[in-house]
Amino acid sequence: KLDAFPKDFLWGAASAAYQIEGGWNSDGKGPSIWDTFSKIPGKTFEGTNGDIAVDHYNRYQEDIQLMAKMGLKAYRFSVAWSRVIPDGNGEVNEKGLQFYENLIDELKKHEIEPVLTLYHWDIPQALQDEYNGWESRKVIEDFNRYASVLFERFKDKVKYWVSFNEQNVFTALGYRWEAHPPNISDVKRMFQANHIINLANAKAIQSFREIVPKGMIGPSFGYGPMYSFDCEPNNVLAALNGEEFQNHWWLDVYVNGKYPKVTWKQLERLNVAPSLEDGDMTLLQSVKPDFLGVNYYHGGTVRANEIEFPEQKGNENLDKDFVATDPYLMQPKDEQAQSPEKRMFTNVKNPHLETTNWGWEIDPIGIRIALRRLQNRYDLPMMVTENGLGAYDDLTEDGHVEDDYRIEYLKDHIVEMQKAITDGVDLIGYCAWSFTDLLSWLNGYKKRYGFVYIDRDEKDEKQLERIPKKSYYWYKEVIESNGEK
Ligand code: BGP
Repeated sequence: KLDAFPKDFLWGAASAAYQIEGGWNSDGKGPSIWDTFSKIPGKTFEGTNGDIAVDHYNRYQEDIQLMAKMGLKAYRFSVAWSRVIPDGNGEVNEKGLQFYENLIDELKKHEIEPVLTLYHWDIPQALQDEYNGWESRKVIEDFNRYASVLFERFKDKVKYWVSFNEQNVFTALGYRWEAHPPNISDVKRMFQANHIINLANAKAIQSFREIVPKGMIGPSFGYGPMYSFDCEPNNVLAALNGEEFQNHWWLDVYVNGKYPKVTWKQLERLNVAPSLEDGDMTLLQSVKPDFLGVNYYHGGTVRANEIEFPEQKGNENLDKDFVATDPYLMQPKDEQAQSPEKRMFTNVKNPHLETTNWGWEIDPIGIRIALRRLQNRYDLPMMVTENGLGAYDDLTEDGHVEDDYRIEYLKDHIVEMQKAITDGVDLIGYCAWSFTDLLSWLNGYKKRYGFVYIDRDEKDEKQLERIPKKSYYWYKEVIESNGEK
């Protein structure tokens, strides 16, 4: 028999500012790098952007009503830095802060626990222009100030804080694959920016300890467990390399303040390891998160490079445009230092797993494997801060969405989470991605994840009617029964 979910388990849903808010220049908000990037022709799917998104900025009350009716226990959202400090390091914009205060108050009124993400990919454009954003050490203090403004304002209202969302993903897509802002393709710069983000994370956690002593803070890491293609020892070794290069490279720093040795050595050989300054490692070692946020969609399967395998079945079905936007499926563009992992492993398709319309593997057991590995290695409480299915949802003639495929996907993952808890994993919550449909960074509005459908009427782009899907009513029962449904 499986153990029950803990009685105060945080059944939640997640979102991010740029993907839902809209109001991109309302009430004094400054532009972020996403406001700029999404206007570059050809960079986003069909030129979609978040100018209006789902207009949550103006409709948060209606959205929270729906959350309350569903019985949601937690809601993860992010704050747009440039709403609070429009140019990144100047005046604080009270109206921007007030928006988040209203949102938090409204959540609390309905007994929904806010989970606040400080950074979900939208650094103010002004800081990018002034000093290249995350590439300059100046950002450490500016991020710390921004974070501290939020800590001070919300210290008595918000207990759970996420520092950085998927640092592994936004650095790779932004500094290596030119698929996100700042639209750069340079591995050395990617590792350097990543190091500076680690320092910014540590510095902000130091402030958090002083300002919010009773709160809990951690990263939301995009974790995919690495599998070996088979039991050939070279391939098993490749999977070990992959796990270190794709996962431990970040997590070891967050938790232990150390870069993993094997990957470090490999990067040094290729002259792409970050440059350290005096005091950097001391700063990284001075803090530790209170919990790990885990964003789980799928893992990765690898083999060693030297061995030739026949073409993996299934790849031919993938729509190339979509594949090109997925960090986990991308193949290195050029062979040299741009691909430091080249000698360590190569990604292959897992022949045992089905994929979504966008080529993402569907692997519920992977969430149990992920949680087990992370529990063993880092021994911290964990919260699943994202997990969900992107699909083309259609309205039926009478205006419903019968998303049984999403219910099945979520249910399978929840069952595996319960098994992980039974195994001994300390899991405190689950935030499905996402509450309403929202903007998929590179796949526009057609890739839908929500429990609530957003009717995007082409003729009236502000209409945006909210329609709960079948999965909304199903999740309501899951929450009511504390996961037994
Ligand atoms: C994660 C991001 C989310 C969300 C999700 C789905 O990496 O943290 O913001 O976008 O992936 O991704 P996509 O929209 O590409 O399908």
